[in-house]
Amino acid sequence: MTDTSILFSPVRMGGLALPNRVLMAPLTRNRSHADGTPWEAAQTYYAQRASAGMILTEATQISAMGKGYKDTPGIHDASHVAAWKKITDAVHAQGGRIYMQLWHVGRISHNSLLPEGQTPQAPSAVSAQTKTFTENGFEDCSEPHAVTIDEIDALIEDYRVAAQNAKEAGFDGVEIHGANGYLIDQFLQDKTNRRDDEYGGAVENRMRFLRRVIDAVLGVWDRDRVGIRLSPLGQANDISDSDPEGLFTQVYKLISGEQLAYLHVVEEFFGSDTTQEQRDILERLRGHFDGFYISNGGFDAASAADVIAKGHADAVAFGRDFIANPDLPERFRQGAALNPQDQDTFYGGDETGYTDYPFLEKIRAA
Ligand code: 8OZ
Repeated sequence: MTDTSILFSPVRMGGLALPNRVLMAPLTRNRSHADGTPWEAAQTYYAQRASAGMILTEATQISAMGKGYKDTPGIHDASHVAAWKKITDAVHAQGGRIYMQLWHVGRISHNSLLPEGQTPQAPSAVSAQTKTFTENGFEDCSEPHAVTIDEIDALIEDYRVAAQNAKEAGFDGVEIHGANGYLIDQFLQDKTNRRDDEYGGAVENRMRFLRRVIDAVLGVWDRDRVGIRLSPLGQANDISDSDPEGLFTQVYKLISGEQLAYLHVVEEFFGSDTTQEQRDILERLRGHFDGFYISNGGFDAASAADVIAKGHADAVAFGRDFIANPDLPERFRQGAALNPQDQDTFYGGDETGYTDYPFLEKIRAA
């Protein structure tokens, strides 16, 4: 068996001491109440996974206009804060650490999910050639409108308030969701950003929205409690750029200069293997970032230990394995078998496939 002990060497990540390098990735589960309040079973679900080096919450919308799928949670209302506080308390009671992922979907949405049936917000009025999940099942994304400067200012304020709400809800920090073709990514990449004002055109301009989001969040949190997630190679949600390496070189340098708690990168996407050419790009980009780096996508214990040992990453975030194995770090430590995953219960449903995956016998007995 490969030596995976490096996964269990404690490490400092920004303002937090992590007991291990096996992190829980953000995982959309579509089980919140319709108003965005997380449901009660989320307390058990997250507390069961408290042995993660750190938990990242599922993506959580900063505003009602930031919602893009049925039954995702929010952090823009007092009822959301109160429900999340019970979740952070439950995780902390089990000795865990938990960051909230702050999300705005931008154009990846549908009018039926938005207040008064409004059209989705985006940098430019370019429809996403993809589907989202609404009350009526999978539907084409609605045509978005290009946000005005006043709307941009209001969005930045929404990020600040959401960051403040996350603090009041007892989180250990926040992760800015800049990945997977959602709003921040839509500003960065030129397929979706066609603006000709100070938020579009040159890379410096396309990074302006992200820079303002970071500034707003740093008005609430110390920089060692703020991370960011990016997906420089991602084409999910109909995103792309004419020069991804050039663009993300600048973005990595920006993040590096901000001295945030970490940079979290989606390096591989479910269902498609990362090519050698893409690995080379990820490695070159990595050279532009000086700080705590989290890899994500398609890892097992051995390959995670390997990327950490060779200095590419400081920690690895696991998604689907953490859905199916609440005690994933202990299973990796023992080299134990993993529970089979039930994909039919990943998105939406009840406690089945949520809080009922078994722990290792030994842990359950303890
Ligand atoms: C799966 C389904 C819906 C949303 C992401 C927040 O890709 C998501 C997401 C994933 O970042």
